[in-house]
Amino acid sequence: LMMEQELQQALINEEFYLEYQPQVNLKTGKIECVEALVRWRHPVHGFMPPNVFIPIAEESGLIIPLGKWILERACTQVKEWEQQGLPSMKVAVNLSLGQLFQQDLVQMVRDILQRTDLDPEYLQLEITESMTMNIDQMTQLLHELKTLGIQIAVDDFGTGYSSLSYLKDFPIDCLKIDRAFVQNIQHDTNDKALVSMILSMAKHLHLKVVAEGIEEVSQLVFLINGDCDYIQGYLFSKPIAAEQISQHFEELH
Ligand code: G
Ligand code: G
Ligand code: MN
Ligand code: NA
Repeated sequence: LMMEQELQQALINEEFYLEYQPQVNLKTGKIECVEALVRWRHPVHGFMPPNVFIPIAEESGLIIPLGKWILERACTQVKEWEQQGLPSMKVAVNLSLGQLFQQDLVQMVRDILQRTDLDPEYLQLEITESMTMNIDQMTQLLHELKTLGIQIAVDDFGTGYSSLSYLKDFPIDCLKIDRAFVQNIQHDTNDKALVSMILSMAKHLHLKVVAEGIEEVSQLVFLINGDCDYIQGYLFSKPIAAEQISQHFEELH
């Protein structure tokens, strides 16, 4: 309950901010997308990790106003980068289960795109397999979101105990292979087999693939050989402040 009140106060006091982790296109070496990740700096207790406060925001319902703030901040930021003359980039924003049940989710996304004047193709929403929702309901919701012109990614792919059949029904653009499959890929033959299978399946389904949590060159080599589209991980960059993203591009000029 304490934390719940603190979270409410944090929204009012603007204690949240976003960091952005680049996704690198393995064919071009360019950053085409960044994932927005929320951060909370408490005025007294300091940095609070999202895997602590996001579950509390979900349980308390605060994820609705927080999720809205995150989405609007991310879209505003991408628009700002565009106006600074940076190469066009997508932003990927994580959705929580509670937001999928939010009655006005589609309207909220539409409003935010309008307010920020962001081209919808530059917004990607991430859902996870473990978001248990009636499959017909989920299919309809995702189709409604797709009519806005945005992209949909499945995050933590392969960890959710869900059947693969949803891949036929959901209008998705991208799979994000969970870090769990990638972290031992150098020496684990089972992980190699699973990642190869996911890459091959995604190609046949015309889905893009992002491999997450790449920390070592040997992992990168395996993914390049497997024709993976994008990587996201500490090897290239940790999640960083918006200004650091701008600086990175200025250094390239
Ligand atoms: O960035 P980090 O690895 O510390 O995040 C830990 C977890 O917190 C992530 O795996 C993700 O599930 C969650 N998380 C981080 N940022 C967001 C966000 O903006 N929205 C939601 N819903 N979850 C987030
Ligand atoms: O659940 P989700 O995939 O949205 O969360 C991504 C989280 O994974 C980010 O919060 C980020 O901090 C973390 N992350 C990103 N790259 C790496 C990595 O290379 N190694 C580790 N250990 N964590 C990573
Ligand atoms: Mn994610
Ligand atoms: Na993930």
